[in-house]
Amino acid sequence: MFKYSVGPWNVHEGADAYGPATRGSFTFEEKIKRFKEIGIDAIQFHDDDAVPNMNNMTESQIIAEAKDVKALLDSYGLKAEFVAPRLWMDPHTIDGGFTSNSKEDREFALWRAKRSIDIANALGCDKTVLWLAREGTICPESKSQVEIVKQLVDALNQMLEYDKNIKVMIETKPNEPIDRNVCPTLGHALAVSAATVDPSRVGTLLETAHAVLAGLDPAAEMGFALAMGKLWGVHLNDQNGMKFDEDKNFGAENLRSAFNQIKVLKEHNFCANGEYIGLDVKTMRTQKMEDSFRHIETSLKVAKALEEKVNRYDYAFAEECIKDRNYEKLECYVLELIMGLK
Ligand code: XLS
Ligand code: MG
Repeated sequence: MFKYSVGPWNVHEGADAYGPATRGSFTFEEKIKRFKEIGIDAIQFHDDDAVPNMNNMTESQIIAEAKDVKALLDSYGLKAEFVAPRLWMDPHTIDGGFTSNSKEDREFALWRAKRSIDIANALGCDKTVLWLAREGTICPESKSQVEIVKQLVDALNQMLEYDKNIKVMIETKPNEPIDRNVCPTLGHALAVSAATVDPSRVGTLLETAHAVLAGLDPAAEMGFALAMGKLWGVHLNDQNGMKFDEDKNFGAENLRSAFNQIKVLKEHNFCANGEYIGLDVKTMRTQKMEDSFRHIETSLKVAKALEEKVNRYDYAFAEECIKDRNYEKLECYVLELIMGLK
């Protein structure tokens, strides 16, 4: 049985790199109340989603405020899935966090990473996510391609030493906002995991759009991590080609790809060990405020509809086609199933 999660950033005011906000804001509580009504089970967090002014707070103040958020989640019957350090907005992360050329900035990034772990503990979850937004280079000669990988492994080691229970999910993306990411694909993340002091606590979160941006197939990427026992999170969405990260509705561009993502997750009992099917979808800039949760409902509807298609998938028929090496026949069946003709 799949359980679903979203993050508060999935509902936003519509500003983008080329234009201002087009609608008003919802409070955090208004968002999670609607998420619960829509059928969401858990909330994804950045550290400062839970504790907005954390930079100006002591570690104990941060934990105390996070505990208030836990009480709020409890009142709505919601769980926390993960807490991710936001290492791309603060002035200390202009040149990256863990891989910044500034020692002070690298220390800031580690401070935020450790506070994210404190907040995760206070929210009752044992996972953090590293989306390495600005880790890498915009000018190749500005950093050593070898040193930044070692800095990433060192940061992970410090996080693993700081808390003996935390599990880290590396959410890879090949670019944007950074030009050349230090850890661009899920395969790189698995290599980084193996290089840490405790690989059993470093896994991956695969985002549909991020795989597409790397020219890779999302379902195949999920399968690769599942084969290694290292797929601990997903962000389902969609992407129209290799351009800026669009965080489109799940299935909006490629329903067959979406079908195969749900199929591989279902066939390998994803969610059976406490994982969540995460959505990472953004409201269209054109959407009016009073209707700015529709994309969450749409993406959830598509995921559940595709789950129903997988439940109806005729594995015996597929086996016959495979035995006969008649993949045209199999492909026709899959397309008919997806189109509702079967
Ligand atoms: C980017 C990431 C980021 C999350 C994790 O796609 O999902 O938005 O919030 O930091
Ligand atoms: Mg994401």
